[in-house]
Amino acid sequence: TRLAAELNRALEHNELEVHFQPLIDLASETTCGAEALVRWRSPTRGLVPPNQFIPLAEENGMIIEMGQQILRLACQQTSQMIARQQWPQSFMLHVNLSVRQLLQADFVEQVEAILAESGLLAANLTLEITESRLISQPQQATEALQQLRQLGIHIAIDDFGTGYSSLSYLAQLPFDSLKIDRSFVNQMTESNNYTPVIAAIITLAENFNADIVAEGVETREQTQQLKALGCRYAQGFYYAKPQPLSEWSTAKVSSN
Ligand code: G
Ligand code: G
Ligand code: MN
Ligand code: NA
Repeated sequence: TRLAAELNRALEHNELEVHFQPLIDLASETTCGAEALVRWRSPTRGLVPPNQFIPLAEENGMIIEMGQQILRLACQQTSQMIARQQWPQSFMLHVNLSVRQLLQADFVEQVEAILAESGLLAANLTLEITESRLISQPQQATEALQQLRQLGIHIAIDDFGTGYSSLSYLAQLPFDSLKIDRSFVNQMTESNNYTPVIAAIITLAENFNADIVAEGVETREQTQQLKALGCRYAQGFYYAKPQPLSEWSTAKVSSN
């Protein structure tokens, strides 16, 4: 298709860029990390959001090269921000991963090489994976995730609570944090029905010794409810939208 051909060009001409959405520590209301979110700077289409090209890239396999470029860019830029002391040594970079990337035989070596060339430490990197997509090849995925954790990389389960989450599968999955899907957070204040669901996910994370991140936080009320429920980290438009590093600001929060 035409879109596929343009995407191929985009990969050859480095048209992908990474925006960063701050990750907030709710206790101190400071930025402690960021999630890298890809955008395509197309000469003909303008700035294209990921939902317009990630599904096609997943389908035709282009996501493998694309994911590698995104990981490299995000690690390089984060490493530079830490070196310039604009971000703290403890800054946590989150990068989304496709299961197709994870299932490549040499994926762990690819990540090691990107860390080595960018100078970013494994301890500064969290890879996010959507649980429902792992279920096709659980054994292979679990082994790859274990190897990544042995390097010191953290694993986050993204969009938790949606799709085909299976609690029995979760018990076998190596992970360091759960990200509560924004659909739960959205509805928390509208119908109180969702508050017990969020409370249960937080307790679940605690029992797995995992961190918890609430996504899609848009109001002050939500931040306060989440804090009261014991949620440690949050991300959302209330604090900041994803932004290019050139516009990185700490509007509602002080960095450190
Ligand atoms: O930034 P935005 O809200 O438009 O992102 C939409 C979706 O695209 C999200 O579900 C996100 O997980 C996915 N996405 C964004 N960046 C990446 C990326 O670098 N790799 C993969 N695999 N998915 C991404
Ligand atoms: O699936 P994933 O969690 O990777 O997707 C992150 C996406 O969520 C990004 O596309 C980002 O733009 C979007 N997002 C981040 N914060 C908010 C928010 O507060 N509200 C809404 N509606 N979307 C958000
Ligand atoms: Mn994510
Ligand atoms: Na998510």
